[in-house]
Amino acid sequence: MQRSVITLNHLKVPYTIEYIDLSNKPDWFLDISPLGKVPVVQVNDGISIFESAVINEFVSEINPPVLHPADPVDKARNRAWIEYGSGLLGTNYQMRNAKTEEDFLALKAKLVDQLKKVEEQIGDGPFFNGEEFSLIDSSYTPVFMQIDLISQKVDLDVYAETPKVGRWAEMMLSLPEVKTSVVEDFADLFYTSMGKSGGYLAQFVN
Ligand SMILES: N[C@@H](CCC(=O)N[C@@H](CS)C(=O)NCC(=O)O)C(=O)O
Repeated sequence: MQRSVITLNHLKVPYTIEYIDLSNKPDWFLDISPLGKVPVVQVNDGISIFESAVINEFVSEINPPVLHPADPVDKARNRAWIEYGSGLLGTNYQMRNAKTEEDFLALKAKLVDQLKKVEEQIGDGPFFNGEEFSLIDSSYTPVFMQIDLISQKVDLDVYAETPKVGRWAEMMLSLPEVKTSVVEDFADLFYTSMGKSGGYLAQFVN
């Protein structure tokens, strides 16, 4: 969801947003979201577009220039690493909810390994592709924000071996389109959810 909001903010596209309680999905939402998942964007009186990467490409395509490298090889490479980024979000989610310290450390090690693969792909920055913001930048930022929030409570230090990713994350989190991509009390909500998880990290927020 946040990936798409960052993209919309960056493009300065006007939009309205409805946040959904995923534990109690309203009927109107189930009517428009084919898989019952967020994000979903409704366009042209009833056509629903889902999958954040697809929404981002669509929004970018109708607000050119498209936020992807123009070269087909670079574009394909970006798309592949965007897909890879979804895996990082998944690992981070599992790490956040890990029940034991052992599981937490194993998932943190997995996250670090995944970040190392990304490190090999980045150039001199500041963005993934250099000087220009691209869709891959909005794609990785939610995981950067979550890592940042966890790091404020726990000594996570996941970027020790991936300085380029660390710099990329810090720069992305400083952008206005990123700062305004979440609700004002996002940090509180995030920590409440961590606390309720009953996992290893809950002790650091309760
Ligand atoms: N790959 C999808 C993932 C969508 C997804 O799993 N959304 C979650 C929230 S992050 C959701 O709506 N879960 C509710 C459910 O599965 O019932 C995307 O990037 O849009």
